[in-house]
Amino acid sequence: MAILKEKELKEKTKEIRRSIISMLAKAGSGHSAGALGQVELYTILYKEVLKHNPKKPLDPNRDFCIVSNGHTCPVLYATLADNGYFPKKELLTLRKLGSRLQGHPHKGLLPGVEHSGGPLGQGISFAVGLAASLRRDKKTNKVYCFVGDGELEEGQCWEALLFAAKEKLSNFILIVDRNYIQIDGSTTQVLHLDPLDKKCEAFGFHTISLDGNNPQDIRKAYKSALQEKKRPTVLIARTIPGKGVSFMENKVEWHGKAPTKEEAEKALEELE
Ligand SMILES: Cc1ncc(C[n+]2csc(CCOP(=O)(O)OP(=O)(O)O)c2C)c(N)n1
Ligand SMILES: [Mg+2]
Repeated sequence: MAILKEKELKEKTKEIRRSIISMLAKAGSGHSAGALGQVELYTILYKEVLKHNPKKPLDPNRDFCIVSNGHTCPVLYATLADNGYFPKKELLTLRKLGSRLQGHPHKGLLPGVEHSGGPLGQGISFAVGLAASLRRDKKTNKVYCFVGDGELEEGQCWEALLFAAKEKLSNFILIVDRNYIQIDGSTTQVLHLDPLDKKCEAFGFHTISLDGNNPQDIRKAYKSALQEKKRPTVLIARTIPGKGVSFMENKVEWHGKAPTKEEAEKALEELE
């Protein structure tokens, strides 16, 4: 897959962020901060790394992207639409009754959605199971899984990590959205995870810490994950929640809030 030029990537990430703002504003509810923070990680994954075919979403040779932090699905939806999985105008049906774009991803409704997410901690277990079954079938598909840092407080996540390391699932690549916020405060105050890198290393993971909004860092990290042949990889991606919108950045209150019409207009101006 081709590497996007710097300017092209910048434009693309702005466009995806504009879609996220517009869909959330139209829905009148949803999760803004985490979705906006992960845009570079998703854009580079889908444009440059993931083996996928929007015209054949169930291609048996595809790589899988599992969104365990399902509440941040506006970034998944905007990315899927941008890649041609469904028409972009459908993004504005987010969270409407009967829409294929539910507030948490629903597998089987929308092409490109590989897992029904929402209950935190489950997606990561599903992803590890999927990686294990692909390994047993001697398949080379990769499984990428996004997980939130607040989500990592769920004990179930660590059971999944133990199993992935024990099975040496080098086809499993976990991406931690390390944005230091969760529903009710900063992760540091609620239940801190640090030193997260040392914990992941001790669990047997190839561990990479990176700036999750920096394209060069992201590309290097994905490349290193693909070169690792013995262990699962975790990318601890430091992201800025609400990235791109000045009044949302690093503000816990935007974890689960959608912009009003006026706020959306302001945000869209900043993302021009
Ligand atoms: C099992 C479970 N418990 C609680 C929730 C409610 N919930 C949704 S998002 C969230 C916070 C998760 O924090 P994080 O993963 O860091 O997401 P971020 O705030 O960064 O988007 C919580 C507690 C849930 N979806 N599932
Ligand atoms: Mg978080």
